Amino acid sequence: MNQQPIDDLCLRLADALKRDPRGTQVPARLAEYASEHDDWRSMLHFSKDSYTRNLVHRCGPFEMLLLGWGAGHESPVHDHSGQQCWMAVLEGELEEVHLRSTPEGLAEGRSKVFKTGEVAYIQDEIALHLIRPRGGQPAVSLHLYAKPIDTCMTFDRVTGKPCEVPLSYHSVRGVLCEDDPADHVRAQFA
Ligand code: 2CO
Ligand code: FE2
Repeated sequence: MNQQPIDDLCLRLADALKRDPRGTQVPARLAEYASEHDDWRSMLHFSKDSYTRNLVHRCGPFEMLLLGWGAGHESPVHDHSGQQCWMAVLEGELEEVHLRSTPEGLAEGRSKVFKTGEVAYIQDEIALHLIRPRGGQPAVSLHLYAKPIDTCMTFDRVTGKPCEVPLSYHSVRGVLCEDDPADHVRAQFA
């Protein structure tokens, strides 16, 4: 069976992260994939309710997800559980707002728009962030978390109050998770 480009990307990223856990090569690999391929479409689902987290690959060192953003959707303000996160825009435009938690609440930092093919990077020492699609259009992004994250902290926009939340998958390898996403992960990646 022919390897799909997105699976080939995962193999290359696993190799790159093994050689260099800081992931120096990761942005270039993601940008190259974003500009040349669209096999990701078969593993993407949208929801009218919120952005979706669609699992592509999960292994010890990392997980790769496709996020589907409908017009008007917005992530909560959140951290990344001490892990590294790269985000490549596959379609549309996404705005990333940096924030930090202060005793008085959340303080907004810089806001930046990422266009198709561009790659963002975040980890907790840089900032908290929120993500939302721009221009009243949907958007799609490809996320690499090294290592995988199963929970993160979200922060109330008004009070700044933190809350630990579980992160779940909307689908795994294109198959919708109607029950417990962990069962699908075990079935696909055991
Ligand atoms: N970190 C969020 C999530 O995994 C998406 S925002 O981009 O990092 O749901
Ligand atoms: Fe994030």
